[in-house]
Amino acid sequence: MNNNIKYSPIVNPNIYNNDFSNTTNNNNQDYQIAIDPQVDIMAKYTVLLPTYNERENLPIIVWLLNDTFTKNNIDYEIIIIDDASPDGTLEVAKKLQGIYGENHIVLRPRAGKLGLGTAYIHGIQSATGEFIILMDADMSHHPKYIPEFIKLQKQHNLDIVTGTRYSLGGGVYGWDLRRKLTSRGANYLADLLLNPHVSDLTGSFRLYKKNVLKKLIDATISKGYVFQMEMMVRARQFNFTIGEIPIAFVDRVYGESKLGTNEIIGYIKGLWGLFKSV
Ligand SMILES: Nc1nc2c(ncn2[C@@H]2O[C@H](COP(=O)(O)OP(=O)(O)OP(=O)(O)O)[C@@H](O)[C@H]2O)c(=O)[nH]1
Ligand SMILES: [Mg+2]
Repeated sequence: MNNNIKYSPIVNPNIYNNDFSNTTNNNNQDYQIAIDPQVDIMAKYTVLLPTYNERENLPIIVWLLNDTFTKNNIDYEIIIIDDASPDGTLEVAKKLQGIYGENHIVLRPRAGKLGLGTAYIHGIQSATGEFIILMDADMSHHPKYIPEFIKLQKQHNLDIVTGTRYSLGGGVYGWDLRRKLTSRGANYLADLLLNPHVSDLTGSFRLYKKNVLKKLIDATISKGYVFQMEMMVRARQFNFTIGEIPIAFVDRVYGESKLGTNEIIGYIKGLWGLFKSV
């Protein structure tokens, strides 16, 4: 382990309970929370949404994202990176583009299933927002948390805000014991070997400053499931500031889980490689 790595503290999200005077109050606006209107009011947020066989989930997640951003007066675009899903996800995405507009739904399909890591690299090239949100399209990550991510980021000018299932009251719902143990074990092992001081290392619901994400993607070697964890390890190496927001993670709404033995072995190999190289 390199002794030059400095750890910046995780900002405690419990201190984000500020009262911004200009915030409108409307009981119908479920996901509206106080975002300081004085700060960065023109900021645009790009959601990178990789999809593989998410035909049923995509319209729900896009509806919720549009609802959340609109109610909070936040400018946004959703970049959908579909890898030739055999279930016709791209056709659904095209229809959504017709409904929400080309300024809000951007399609960046690829010809085959090339994996999540490269999907982000591909998507970020078209991003016009100053901030990038990574999330899954399978409804495991609820858009209602995004205003909380944004607020915490603004308050401390953080480089990264990550959702956490494993601290501050976050949780996991709908997974069987095997899946829970796998996820916990993956986090525990990474924390033990690499010590990056992030409570949810394998999660993928995160907000980044665009330049920070670009730098991390350039520095990150692994693909597959170890990718998200390596991003946090690299973030600590670069001394980026990281805040955490507790999230309730639910199992995918539609579709089959793709986590198998190969992914687990790949993760352990990747983790070991990182341990030896960092
Ligand atoms: N473009 C692209 N998207 C992918 C690929 N693999 C997964 N995805 C998407 O990436 C997100 C996360 O993948 P998931 O399959 O949900 O991974 P997971 O959450 O670990 O596992 P399950 O939800 O149990 O299947 C989802 O939106 C997927 O549709 C891929 O190879 N290419
Ligand atoms: Mg999933």
